[in-house]
Amino acid sequence: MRGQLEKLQRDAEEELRGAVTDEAIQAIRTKYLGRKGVLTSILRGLGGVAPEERPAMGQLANQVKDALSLRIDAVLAGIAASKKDGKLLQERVDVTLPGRGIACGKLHPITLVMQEICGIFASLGFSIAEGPEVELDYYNFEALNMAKDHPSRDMQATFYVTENLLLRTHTSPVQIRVMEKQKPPVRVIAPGKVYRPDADISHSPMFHQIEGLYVDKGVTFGDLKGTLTFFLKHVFGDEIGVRFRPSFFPFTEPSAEVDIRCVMCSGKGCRVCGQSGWLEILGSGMVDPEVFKAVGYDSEEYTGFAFGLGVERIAMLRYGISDIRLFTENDRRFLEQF
Ligand code: 2NL
Repeated sequence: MRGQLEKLQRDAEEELRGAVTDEAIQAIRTKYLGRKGVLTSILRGLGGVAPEERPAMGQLANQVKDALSLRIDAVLAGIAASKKDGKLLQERVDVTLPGRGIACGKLHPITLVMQEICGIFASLGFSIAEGPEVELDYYNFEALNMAKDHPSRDMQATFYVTENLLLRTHTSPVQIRVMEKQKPPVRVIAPGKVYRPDADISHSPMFHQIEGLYVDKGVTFGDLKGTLTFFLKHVFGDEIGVRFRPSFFPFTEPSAEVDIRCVMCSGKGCRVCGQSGWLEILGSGMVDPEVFKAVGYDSEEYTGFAFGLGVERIAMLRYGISDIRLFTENDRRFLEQF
């Protein structure tokens, strides 16, 4: 029996050396140590062993069984450990690889131009005012001397929400609201989105406007000319030519449109300026007494000037952009250039 037990141990060891999977090893355990295994069948022969040798044989059988069982556990643990090592190796992160670059966003060209313009007027003591984009007819038209039947309303094609509610066509209503709340002196600019139902390469149904207003005792047309000339020289350079041309707006009297020398051809005449050598850049004028009446200002005591400009138009001239739709297409090849 001793020989049989020793052979069992040798055979099992030999088979273990060739086994590489958990299943193969468990099969070896079952084959040698299982209930119907080799060890069980050897021990069935214990009855034929001399009684005085039986305790020693039983002890030997237990030793063989424990040793083999430990061996099997050790081989299983070894396989588990090397599996884990392989997995860790496979999942290893190379911390020396360069990181993915973080794409840094930029400000939109319209935002850049708005910030620049607001900064120039802020340096002159103007504060920034904002108001609703969905506006009452009263603030958008009526208080600006454009009654319901006023012919100049035809010029201002408008998106209506209801009969008395509309998308503002300019930011003037913001300034009306400021004057209603605040007594002169008033120095404000009103930047923001405005809406008109046009669409082509130079008109967008939503665009940005900046209006300005300065009201106090003794404000003159000379202040208007000086302030707007200072502003235009800051945006387009000190050498830019500026001219004031008589015009008409219902909310100003007198009114002037302001032109700059064409930035494309320096005044020689080109497609951009329509051969005139000049570019229309903003509208302005002395606030009409009818507007002061609507907000409760005494036009005998106070005078003021106001102006309005289109931000897209200035951005297009500044950066040489020929189609206004580029501003809202969100093509990164366009946006990344600013
Ligand atoms: C243009 C013309 C202008 C104003 C806007 C204004 C505002 C108040 C009172 C009087 Cl509260 N006037 N704004 C004045 C003259 C012209 O804009 O062509 N904008 C692009």
